[in-house]
Amino acid sequence: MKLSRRLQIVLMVAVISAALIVLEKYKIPLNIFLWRYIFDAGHIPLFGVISIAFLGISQTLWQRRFKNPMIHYIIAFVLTGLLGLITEIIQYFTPRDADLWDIINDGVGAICFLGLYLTFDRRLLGSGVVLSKKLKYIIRLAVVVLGLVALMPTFNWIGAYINRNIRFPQICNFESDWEQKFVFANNASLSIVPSPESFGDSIDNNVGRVDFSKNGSSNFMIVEPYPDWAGYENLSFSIFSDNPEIINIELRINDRQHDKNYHDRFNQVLSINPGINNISIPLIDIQMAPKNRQMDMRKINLIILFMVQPENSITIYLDNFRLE
Ligand SMILES: [Ca+2]
Repeated sequence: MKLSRRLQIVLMVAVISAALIVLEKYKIPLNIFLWRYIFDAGHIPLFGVISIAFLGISQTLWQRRFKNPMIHYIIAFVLTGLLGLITEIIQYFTPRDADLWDIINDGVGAICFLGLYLTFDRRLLGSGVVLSKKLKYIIRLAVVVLGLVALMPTFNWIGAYINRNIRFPQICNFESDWEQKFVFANNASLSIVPSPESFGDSIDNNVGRVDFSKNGSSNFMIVEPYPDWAGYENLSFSIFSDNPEIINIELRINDRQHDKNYHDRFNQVLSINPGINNISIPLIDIQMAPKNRQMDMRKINLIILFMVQPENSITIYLDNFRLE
C-alpha cells in the first residue's frame, strides 16, 4: 500500500514536531555535569531523525523538480541546520542557554543519519548516482567515527563519574586525570605538582598547588564530590603551607538545595600553620550548619576553599580529601 503524498508530508511534519516537543519539554532532571552532557549528546539522534523527515518531505514534494537525488540530501541538511539554529536563537531569549555545541551536535546528527540513509536509499537506483559497495562501507565507517567523536565528551564524563564513585570515600587526591574534571580554581591558579613534603600517611605522589590571588576573592572548588556522605564521621584533608605566618583560609560546604545564603551552608575559617596541617571536620558539624534546616548529607554538592584579598599572594598545597 502506497501512502498518498499528502499523508506522507503530514507524517514527516508530525515527526519533526514531535522531535521539537521532546527538545523543548524534557529538561535535565538534575543540574549536574553528567545530565548536561547526556542532553547535549541527545541533540545528535534528535536532529538526525529531523533530517530524515526533511529528506522525506523534499523527496516527496520536489521529486520531479530535482532529478539529482543528492539535491534532496543537501536540502534536508540545510533545513535541519536552519531549524537547529532557530531553536538555539529562541533559547537565547529564554532562560535556557543557547549553545554553539548544540548546533554542532545538530549538524553531526544530520550528517550521520543522512549519510547512513544514503547507503540504503533505493531512490538512487536508476538516477545515475551510483555508490559502489566500497564507498558505502566507507560512508558507514565515517558516520560511526564521526558519531563516536561527537559523543567523546559524554563518554569522558561517564568515565569520570565511574572513577569518582569507585574512588569514594577518597574524594580528591590529585592522582587521577579523571578527578580533575570536578576540580576548579577561580581567580587562583591550580597545578598538579609533586608533593613538596610528606603528606602524612600519603603513599601517593602528587598534590594540588593553589596560588591564591591577592586581588579579590579567589577559590579552589571540588564540584560534585560523591554526594552521599551518610555513614561517615569526618571530612579530612591536608594542607601544606610554605608561608612563614599563620594564614586563614575559609572552607564552605553545601548540598544541592543550598539557596546561596551564608546561613544555609557550612562555613569555617581554617587557621593554617606553616608546614603540614591535617584537617578533620566532624560531619555532624556540617549536617547541623544550616540555620533553618539540616544539611542533606546524601546530596553534598560543593566544597570550596577560598581567600578574600590576602595581603600577599598565598601558595598552599592540598591533598587527600577523603571521608573517614
Ligand atoms: Ca595525592
